[in-house]
Amino acid sequence: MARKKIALIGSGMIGGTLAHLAAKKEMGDIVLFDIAEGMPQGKALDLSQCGPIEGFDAKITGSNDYADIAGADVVIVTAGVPRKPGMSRDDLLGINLKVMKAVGEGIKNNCPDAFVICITNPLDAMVWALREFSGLPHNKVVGMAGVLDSARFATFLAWEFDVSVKDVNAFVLGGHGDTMVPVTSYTTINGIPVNDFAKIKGVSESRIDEIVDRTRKGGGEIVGLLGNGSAYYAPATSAIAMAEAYLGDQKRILPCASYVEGKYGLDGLYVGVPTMIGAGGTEEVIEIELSDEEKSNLKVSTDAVEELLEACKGLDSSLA
Ligand code: A3D
Repeated sequence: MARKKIALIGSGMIGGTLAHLAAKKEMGDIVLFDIAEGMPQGKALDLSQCGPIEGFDAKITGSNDYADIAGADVVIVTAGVPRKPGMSRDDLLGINLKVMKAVGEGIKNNCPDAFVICITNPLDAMVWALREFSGLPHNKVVGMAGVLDSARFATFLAWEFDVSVKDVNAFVLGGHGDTMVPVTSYTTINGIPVNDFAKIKGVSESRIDEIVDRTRKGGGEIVGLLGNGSAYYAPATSAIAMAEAYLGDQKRILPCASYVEGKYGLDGLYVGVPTMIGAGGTEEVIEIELSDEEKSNLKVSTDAVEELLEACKGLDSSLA
């Protein structure tokens, strides 16, 4: 059986980390694509030389030519620019929208059967635009944000309670911005609802609120500390989990920016919702019961996403 082909569009900080993880896991052969000349080729060479040490056979190549992504099974898109300190994700809209247009056309012309995972920010708007530009079916184009945001929430809760991260099942819905919705009612410590666990451990409600707030601002905290660029290890790890769910037909239920038609009272936009990923791509959006407060928080978050879609349509008339 031929090996799978993974195309990484954007070979910067996340792209390079994705290539390393995908190679170590032998997910398939890897093409690092970027507009920067020499850079993806250099990273591919460097990463290939990890092979003898780590014992992987994955072929890693670098390219500036979309023809080299032909026939890719999975495409992970990080092309564009990341935030600098003081910038919001939305400040990236104008530049990254143009990038999505070029990337969408590259995918359409070379690997229209791929499962495409978008990471470029502002995530919910960029995955929508990438889908529009590529013309792929909605179930084959998805955004990565919820897996990362939920992992951030889980990390902070595990630290607070001094328990293993393996036992924390945290859940974040909505758009990938400061209005995202960490859903405490579906967050458990190995099945024990987080608010009950907090009572057992003597952790106050206001402390849980602080953790929710830190989760919402988790990306900005890292941007501020790095001083140049944004998080890349955990974003790459999150997208790899989604790619594995697709390639292995795992039917995992992961919070993803998926296309929502009807559920949650939403229609025609991408936003973070629990999603089953298997060989059919995003096979199902799962609609869960939310409290009134969670519903109104989700509304604030989706309104913010809708505003960004309007801004995209204003910037590129082909999207209107
Ligand atoms: P960076 O290291 O700058 O890599 C981006 C790469 O994209 C660079 O190598 C550029 O040369 C390349 N590029 C620019 N334009 C094009 C183009 N037209 N075609 C192909 N390649 C191009 O950034 P990064 O890897 O740190 O971050 C990439 C994106 O992910 C940014 O938009 C971040 O904001 C975003 N991001 C999202 C999350 C989410 O959770 C959604 C988390 C972290 C970062």
